Amino acid sequence: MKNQMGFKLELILVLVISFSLMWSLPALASTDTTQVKVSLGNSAGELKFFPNHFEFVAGQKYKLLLDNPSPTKHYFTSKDFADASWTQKVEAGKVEVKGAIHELELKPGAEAEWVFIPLKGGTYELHCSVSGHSEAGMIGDIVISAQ
Ligand SMILES: [Cu+2]
Repeated sequence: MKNQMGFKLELILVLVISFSLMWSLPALASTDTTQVKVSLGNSAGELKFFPNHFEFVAGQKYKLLLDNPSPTKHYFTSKDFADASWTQKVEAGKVEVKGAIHELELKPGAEAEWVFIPLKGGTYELHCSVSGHSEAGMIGDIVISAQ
């Protein structure tokens, strides 16, 4: 008799736990991906990032939409930021690249998407690796703040 009671109690506990899990699921599903756009240069050929300052919150998911509207190729290089983040994927055209990345090169007219979760707080430098571009002002910074 005692054993049966214990079993019933266990069953109730399991039900309560599964119900509370079900309640927390919509909360998990609503953690949206924040989209952020960045242009590498512009059609006038200015050597800048638009914008050149980024603020991300650690633990949140972001999709960085990169494009290059300029007549020359550019890089989005921020090794330390990439090291401080978890990259889910980089998508460009029909190709999806998974795993760590440090640098993205965009040819004129190119577009790419970088999906990542910043993890480690700090301020990280961003630059374009094309010779002379960072000297001309193609630099920026990326701030990851704690949750
Ligand atoms: Cu450049």
